[in-house]
Amino acid sequence: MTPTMVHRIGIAAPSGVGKTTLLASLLLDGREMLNGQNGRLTAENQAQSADLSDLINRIKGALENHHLNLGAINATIGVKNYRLRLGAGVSGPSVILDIMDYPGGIITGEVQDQNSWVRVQEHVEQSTMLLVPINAPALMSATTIAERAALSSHLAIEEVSVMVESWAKFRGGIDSEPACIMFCPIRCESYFSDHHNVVDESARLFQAVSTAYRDVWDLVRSNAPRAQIGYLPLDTLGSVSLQEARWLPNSTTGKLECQPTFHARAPYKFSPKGVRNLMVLTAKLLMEDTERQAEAQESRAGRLYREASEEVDRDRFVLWRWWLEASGQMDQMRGRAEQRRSELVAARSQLGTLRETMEFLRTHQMDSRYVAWNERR
Ligand SMILES: Nc1nc2c(ncn2[C@@H]2O[C@H](COP(=O)(O)OP(=O)(O)O)[C@@H](O)[C@H]2O)c(=O)[nH]1
Ligand SMILES: [Mg+2]
Repeated sequence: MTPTMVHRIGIAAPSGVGKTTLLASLLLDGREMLNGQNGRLTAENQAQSADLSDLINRIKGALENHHLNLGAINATIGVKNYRLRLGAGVSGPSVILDIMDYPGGIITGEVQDQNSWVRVQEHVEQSTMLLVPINAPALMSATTIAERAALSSHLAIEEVSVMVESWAKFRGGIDSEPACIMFCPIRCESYFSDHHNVVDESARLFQAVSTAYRDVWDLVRSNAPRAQIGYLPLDTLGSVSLQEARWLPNSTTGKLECQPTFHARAPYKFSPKGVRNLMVLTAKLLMEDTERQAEAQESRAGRLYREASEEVDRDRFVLWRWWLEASGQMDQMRGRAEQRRSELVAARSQLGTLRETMEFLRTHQMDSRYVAWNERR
């Protein structure tokens, strides 16, 4: 069997924005999308599967019981590589989506851990897709001069810029791989009319993001000009409304920060919105890259098979051929050719079945929340 392909997805955001919840919603929504299809999205190993199930249970429980002390989600401790397997069929070929989650304090300095910091940086550089989750309630609610002055620090814009810059420089230097960055405002339940809100504040949200993240956007354009840039506002929870977004001093640092409160509302279900687009975008990106890798594997397997068969069929003196047969070496050559042939068949089937699953995801409609953002606005 050909090796499984790995695609890395990086996340650049400080603590409390919603990285971990985003991961849970990606798994939940991705699985739902593949319902009834010949494809599966699962955690790669038992511990991670249990971890993510626990997270999903807690979120569901909190929403169903209208108990939104959202401390239901524990702050992330330590760096974790979540490996989600996107596969065809039950045991068919698959692609691993390797997403790194980490305590946001690693990038803002509250958590002092050099090794973890290096791991996070390396993962980000190697990611084909970089997600930049943005704290939408903070951005939308900063009105007083003091709040606006505290906003950049609260959003950790400088820290995020540093990560985006190193991603863009790295991606810009590799022409053969696709690159995509998504600016994702999170906790957007109260800004879109698709949630039965009376006021549609989506345009104001886009304007606020494009003003606050203009320099970050510029970094991508100048360092990775071919990268796809997108804007994708997300509700990773759904079924909640913003009650109030108050700016209060943090009890330990004293810095002003936005502390929003939400209340649960019907249908009281964990129902992410917009997250599906991430699966579609991932599939589009993977399709390009996977095809390239799988074709390379297939052509390598084909070449090895040809070489092995030529070795068997090559013209030889009769006596030499007789000796090869008698000593068993000819059988070994035939064995090698047979082995190469089965590798070729496996490589072809890998390409075929993966194409099916990816094609289904790729052709899914993006919803109206997604904005292609390669041009300045
Ligand atoms: N209203 C709302 N709250 C969210 C959303 N995503 C995350 N949260 C809440 O934001 C808080 C921080 O989320 P978490 O995923 O732990 O953030 P992380 O520190 O970046 O991993 C939690 O209380 C979540 O329940 C969302 O889409 N909407
Ligand atoms: Mg977390």
